Order: sequence, then structure tokens, then C-alpha cells
Amino acid sequence: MPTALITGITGQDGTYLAEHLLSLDYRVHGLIRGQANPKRQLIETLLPDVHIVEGDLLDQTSLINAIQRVEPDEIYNLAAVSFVPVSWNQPELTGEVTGLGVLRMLEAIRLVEGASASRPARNARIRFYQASSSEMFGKVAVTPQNEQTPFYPRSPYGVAKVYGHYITVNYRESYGIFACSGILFNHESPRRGPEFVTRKISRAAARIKLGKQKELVLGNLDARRDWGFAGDYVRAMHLMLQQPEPDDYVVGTGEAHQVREFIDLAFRHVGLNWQDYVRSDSQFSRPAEVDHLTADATKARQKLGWQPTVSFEELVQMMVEADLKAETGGR
Ligand code: NAP
Ligand code: G4F
Repeated sequence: MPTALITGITGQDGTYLAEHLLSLDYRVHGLIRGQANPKRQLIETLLPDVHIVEGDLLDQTSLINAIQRVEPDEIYNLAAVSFVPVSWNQPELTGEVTGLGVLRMLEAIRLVEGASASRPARNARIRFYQASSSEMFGKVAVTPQNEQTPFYPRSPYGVAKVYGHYITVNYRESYGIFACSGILFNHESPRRGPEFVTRKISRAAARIKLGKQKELVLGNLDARRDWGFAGDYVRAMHLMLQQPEPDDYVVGTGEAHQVREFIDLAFRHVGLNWQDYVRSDSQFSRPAEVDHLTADATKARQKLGWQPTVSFEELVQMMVEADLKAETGGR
């Protein structure tokens, strides 16, 4: 039975990945931070088969201890300060967790595997996945973006992810660690945090329909994202670690849509005209915006055999339906 350690187990992707690995008969351990993390109970209820291990990406010793205790075959590093606007308010914390946290994970693996510059980890057992991001492309040089597209991050979050990406590549090349980086485009689900634009919209559409909310205030409605379903994307993470050689892969649908298209579909799904309820306010604008992201996931399709199964329209409907159910006490 292979063993996996997932950091960021309490996040959107952590829960889907744990479910996927459990369905493949993995023994799954999830790293949880904090003395009394309120999300611990959520994991114990939603994923009773996941073993909880304590640790924090800010604490090197806790990561070494976790790896020594769990003895994983695969590590998925999903933990991060992941909400882009927070990264302008807390740039140092973002750099520490989202950037240097990756280094701490890699150092923990290097130390546990006994690898050094003169003694690379040739028979390394642990395979490592780093959650890189399309935010690294930022002010894009070309459209669509693939593994060769240069990075031009536009937020402290994007800059921290670029560090995490290159330190992953560097530990692979320096120490022979089996380290892969998945450059994932936006992926959403009913488990998406309510601060992200898709969930903010699906939740508002449901609440406005039910008379629980009057209006929805957003920022830039013109931004375009390549949105897919998180449940599809965690399959790509796992596939990367099953390849004969470690490598980096772009993962996305290849289709971009404007924020206003997401709004339109969500409100139409509940029989409302969005123009009657939605307004834009500069309080939700960003100091430097990423205008347009579209994935060229040819390599993931060809080498991993990966493809998305949920369309943009299906994703919007899935999220609105889930929020309607949640708002009427059905979840
Ligand atoms: P998420 O829901 O925001 O989850 C983030 C996770 O990181 C949470 O479990 C959080 O734990 C954990 N965390 C934060 N600080 C930590 C620390 N100091 N030590 C240990 N854990 C810590 O994010 P997600 O959407 O699942 O995304 C997963 C990863 O993929 C992230 O690295 C994100 O940057 C990246 N990514 C996401 C997307 C996307 O569209 N979703 C696209 C590209 C890349 P708490 O619950 O304790 O806060
Ligand atoms: O949903 P968002 O906050 O996601 P963003 O910034 O694209 O980041 C997400 O995807 C990245 C992958 O590219 C991940 F790495 C990252 O961790 C995260 O999961 O915003 C999407 C777009 C932006 O252009 C934003 O300006 O929606 C625009 N937007 C317009 N109004 C808004 C709002 N975003 C938010 N969160 N809230 C608004 O009111």
C-alpha cells in the first residue's frame, strides 16, 4: 500500500486529492498546522480515513519529524497562502509560507534521504509534487501559456510561487530528488473558499435567489481565467508522480472566460438577470492585475494522458447547485 503525505489537507485541493488517493488504496496522511486548528474536525468528519500529522511550513523541524514519522512514498505540497489579495497585505508571510515553505519541504526530504551535493539521492524513495501556479505567468508574454512560457508574476503571491517552482527544479537538478512541479490554472469546486471570485459569485447567486442577500460587489469583471474543476486537477498531480522521470507540467482546460461570463451563467441558472444585482467597486481591484490566462496543456495531455471532464458551464452549475443546497440547509 503506497503512503502519501499531503500538506494543505484542509484546503480545497487537499480534500479532493485525499479522496482520490484513498480510492486508489493509498494510506493518506494530512499535515495540519496550529494548536487547535478549527478545520481539523472538518477533515476528521469528511475524511475519517486520513491520518492527521501536525506540522507547519514555517517550522523546518516539524516537517522533518512529519516525514520521519509517516515515511511517505509521495509528498504533495499543497499548503500555501493562496489568496492573491492577501499577499499584498502580508507579503512577508506569503514569501515565508508560499516560497520558503517549499524549500523547507525539500530540505526535509533531502535530510531524511541523506542526499548531499556529493551524494545525490540516486535511489530516492520519496516523490515530491509542488503546487505551482499559472499566476507565475502574470503579465503573459504569449497566449496560450505552456511549460516554455516566461514568468512575469504580478503579485507577491506570484513571486513566491516562482521561487517555489525554481527551488523545486533546482533540488531535482542538484540532488536528484524526484520533484515535479504542476503549473495549474484556476480550478474551482463547491469546496472553493468563499473569498475566491467563482465561489463568491455562486454563493451570491444562490443567496440572492433565496432572498438572503441583496447585491454582489466585485472588482474587475473583465479578467479572464482558464477555470476547471478541482476534482479533475488532482488526478493530474497524482499522474505526474507516476512517471518514470520527474518533470513539470501545465494543467488547464485551454478555454478562458471573463468573470462576467461566470456571473451571467450563475445568475441565469437561478433565473435572474445579473445586471440587476451586481456592481463593480474598486475596493476589490488589485494593485497589479493578471488580465488573461489560458493554458496550453498539450504536454499533460500527451504524456500523462490527462484531460478535464467538467466543462465551464457544468462547473458553474455544479457550484450554484451546491450553494443553493447549502443555503437551504441541505449540506
Ligand atoms: P487553499 O484552499 O487556500 O488551501 C491552502 C492550504 O494551505 C490550507 O490547507 C491551509 O491550512 C494550508 N496552509 C496555509 N499556511 C500553512 C502553513 N504555514 N503550514 C501548513 N499549512 C498551511 O488552496 P487550494 O485552492 O487548495 O490550492 C492548493 C495549492 O495549489 C496552493 O498551494 C495554491 O497556491 C495552489 N494553486 C491553486 C490553484 C487553484 O486554482 N485552486 C491554482 C494553482 C495553484 P489552514 O486550513 O490551516 O489555513
Ligand atoms: O478567484 P480569484 O481570487 O483567483 P486568482 O487571483 O486567479 O488566484 C487563484 O488562481 C491562481 C491560479 O492562477 C492560484 F494560484 C491562486 O492560489 C488562486 O487559487 O480571482 C480571479 C479573477 C482576478 O482577476 C480578480 O481580479 O477575478 C477577479 N475578481 C473580480 N472581482 C475578483 C473579484 N476576485 C476576487 N477574489 N474577488 C472579487 O470580488
